[in-house]
Amino acid sequence: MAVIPESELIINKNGTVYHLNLLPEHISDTIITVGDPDRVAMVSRYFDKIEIEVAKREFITHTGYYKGKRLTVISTGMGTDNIDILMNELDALVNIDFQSREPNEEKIKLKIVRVGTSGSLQESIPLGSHVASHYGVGLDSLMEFYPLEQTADEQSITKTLKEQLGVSFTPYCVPGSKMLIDKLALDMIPGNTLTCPGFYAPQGRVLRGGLRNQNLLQVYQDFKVCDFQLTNFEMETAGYYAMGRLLGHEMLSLNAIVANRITQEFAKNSEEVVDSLIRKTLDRI
Ligand code: R1P
Ligand code: URA
Repeated sequence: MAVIPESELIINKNGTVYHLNLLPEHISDTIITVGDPDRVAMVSRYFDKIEIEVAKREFITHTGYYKGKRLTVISTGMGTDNIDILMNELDALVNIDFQSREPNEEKIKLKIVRVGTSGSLQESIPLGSHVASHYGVGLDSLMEFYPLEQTADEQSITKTLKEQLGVSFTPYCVPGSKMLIDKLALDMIPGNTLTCPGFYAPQGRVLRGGLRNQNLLQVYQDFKVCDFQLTNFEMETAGYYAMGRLLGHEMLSLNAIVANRITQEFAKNSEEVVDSLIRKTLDRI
C-alpha cells in the first residue's frame, strides 16, 4: 500500500493530527458534532465524566462517558470546508497507521451525528421542531473535487435543482445513515436538508449585499421531484453525508429549527430547542 507523504497527512510534533490536535486514543467511535464551539460544553455537561479536553482553532473536543457509554463531542465551526478537514482527520485517526503512514487493512466505521441549528423552508415545519435529515443536498463546491458516486435518483434531483436555480455548478445529493435514522430520529420530522455555501445570499437573506436571484427562496420552497421536497437549510449536512459515503462512515444530521423563513420568525428560545435536541441525541445514540 502507498505510504502517505508528510505533506498530505500532517502529524504534529506530539503525534496528533494537524488541525484536530488529537491522538487516535482521544476519540470514541461514536461522535457528536456541533458547529458552535460553545455548544461542546452544552453537550459534555451531561457527561458522567470528561476524560479528554483538547482545543485548536474552532475544533474543540471533549471525550467522556454518558450513562457509561464513551462518547466524543467535537465542534467544527461553520461550512463544508471545515467538514472536509474534520472528516479526513477523523478517518485518518482510526483508519491510517501514523507510524507507517499506510491505511490499515481493517477499516473502522465511525458513527457521527451532527446536532446543529437550521432554518425551515416550509410553513408546516415550525420553530422549535427537530428535523432528521434523510438526505443532504449540497450547493457548495466540495464535491467538485472528490469522485463521489451518485444513484440515478440522486442525480435526477440535483439536475432538476441545477436547472431551476439556473446555476453553472451541479449540486450533489446523498442520504443519511438508515441505521442512525432508525435509532435516533423516532419522533423527529423526516426532512431533506439543503446545505448552502453561506448564511446570507445563499439562503436568500438580504441585508445590504443584494441577491442575484430574487426568486431563490421560492425555488427552494417549491422544489419537488416525485415526492422529494426540501424541508430546511443549513451549512454542513450534505458535506457530512458525501464524505461519509466516500470514507465509509455512518452519518446523521439532526436539526434544531430556530428560524422559519416562510413565516419570517426566529425562535426566542433557541437555546432550549438546541438543548432538547442534545438531550434526545445523548439518550438515543
Ligand atoms: C449558521 O448560523 C450556522 O448554524 C448552523 C449552520 O449549519 C451554520 O453552521 O449550524 P450550527 O448551529 O451547527 O453551527
Ligand atoms: N442556520 C442556518 O444556516 N440557517 C438558518 O436559517 C438558521 C440556522
